[in-house]
Amino acid sequence: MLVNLDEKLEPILTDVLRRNAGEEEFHQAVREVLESLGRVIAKHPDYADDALIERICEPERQIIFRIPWVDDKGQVHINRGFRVQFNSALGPYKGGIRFHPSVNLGIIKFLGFEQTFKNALTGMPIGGGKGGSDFNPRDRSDGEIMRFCQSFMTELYRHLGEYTDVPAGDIGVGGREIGYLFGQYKRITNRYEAGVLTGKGLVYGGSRARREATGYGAVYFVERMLATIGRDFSGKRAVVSGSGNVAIYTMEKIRQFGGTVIACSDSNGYVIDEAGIDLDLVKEIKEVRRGRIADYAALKKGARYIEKGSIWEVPCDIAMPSATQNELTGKDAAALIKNGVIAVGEGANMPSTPEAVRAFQEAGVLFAPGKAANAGGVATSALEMQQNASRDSWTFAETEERLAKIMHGIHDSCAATAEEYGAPGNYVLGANIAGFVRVAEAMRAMGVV
Ligand code: NDP
Ligand code: 2IT
Repeated sequence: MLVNLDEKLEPILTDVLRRNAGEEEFHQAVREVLESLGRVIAKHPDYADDALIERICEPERQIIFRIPWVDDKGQVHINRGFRVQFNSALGPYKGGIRFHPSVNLGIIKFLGFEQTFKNALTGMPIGGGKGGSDFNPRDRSDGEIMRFCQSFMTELYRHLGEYTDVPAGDIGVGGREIGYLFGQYKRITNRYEAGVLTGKGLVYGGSRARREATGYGAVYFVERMLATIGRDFSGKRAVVSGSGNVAIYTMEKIRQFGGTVIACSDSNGYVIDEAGIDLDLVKEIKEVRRGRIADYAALKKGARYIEKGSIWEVPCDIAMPSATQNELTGKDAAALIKNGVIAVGEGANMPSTPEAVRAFQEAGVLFAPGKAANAGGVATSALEMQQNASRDSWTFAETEERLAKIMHGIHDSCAATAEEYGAPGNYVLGANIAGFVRVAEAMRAMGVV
């Protein structure tokens, strides 16, 4: 469907669809950005010169590799590894690594494409990239995870470097995996190159507040967005999907801001706790035991576990999808709107389908797209790189203060850009245009490369 597309942009999208057949998530991400760019081309036609937009839609480099590893029973497995180095106009490629059975090239490309604009929005010197594997870490032992990470890095190390490409975590990759990846990189290269990975442990070069940064940052963004209509989190009911890194620290910050989170989930189902989700219990189940969210209802009096159905049916004022792409459909959006939702902030990458986004916008619901709202994670990764480069280590308070300032800055620049381009309150348009302009300016300055 080629709706809302400028006539100069339509052939670009057609070409992207043709050359990247079957990569649905990538198509979806590109289409959304191109839909926003019509207004830019109308104002500044020169941005369409020299195939600039075509170049932005084509990754600079795509690496696909074999990952052989041995399980605890001695059986050999093969997984597929990816690293898509999307755009280095603003700095070294930067973006997470995802371990999940659903990973394929199209998913990594959509994530790398979005990352390029997200990283531009932070205003920091980082380009865009993403990587991962179709490896399923569920129920794997520590030893299996370690050997898998070592095998992954044994191939990937040659493409990385603090000035080249700097991975971090994403779904299925947290502090434990970053430790194993860093250990193997150090061993192979014989270099203690702290700035080659972010999300590291505090004792070996990590940054305080990186673990909390994506969730905290998303809530800072939504708080700022609510303020534009004279509202805040205080006394509000919130629903947060997922129960991983982003979801946990989203819930923590909502509580600090006076809101009550009444539901969260994992890929099997969701829990409702009208008394407010007990975060210590979620952390114990998810971070320590690596268990399932169903365990929450078994351990907490008054909580209910629901295996079938959608978490978005739970009535709330604020919804923060923080699990995965396309987890919130048009039908879910209709349910949220019917129940009076006032704001939606995406902690995950592209969690709302295009139909859902359109429904929120038409209903006048404040909507914060992931590439703006969840940029606090990668921004704090850039702060980690900064600390590594200066061999420094900041306090939690100082790092969080910088994060809050960055998120407010991203919010304000998306809002101002939306206004400048005649669509006040449209954060999707604001984020896409503000991110694009920064990348495009840098690319233009560097000529055809
Ligand atoms: P985690 O692996 O820590 O947690 C992921 C959570 O989402 C788990 O609860 C998981 O449930 C759930 N989930 C994953 N896949 C699905 C699925 N197909 N259907 C339903 N639920 C699912 O990952 P993160 O919290 O780090 O990442 C969550 C989202 O945030 C992703 O979209 C990621 O790209 C994005 N993001 C992450 C950043 C970071 O710094 N970590 C930064 C910016 C964005 P289960 O355990 O059952 O699989
Ligand atoms: O999607 C994302 O922004 C991340 N997974 C974090 C990337 C990073 O480099 O910190």
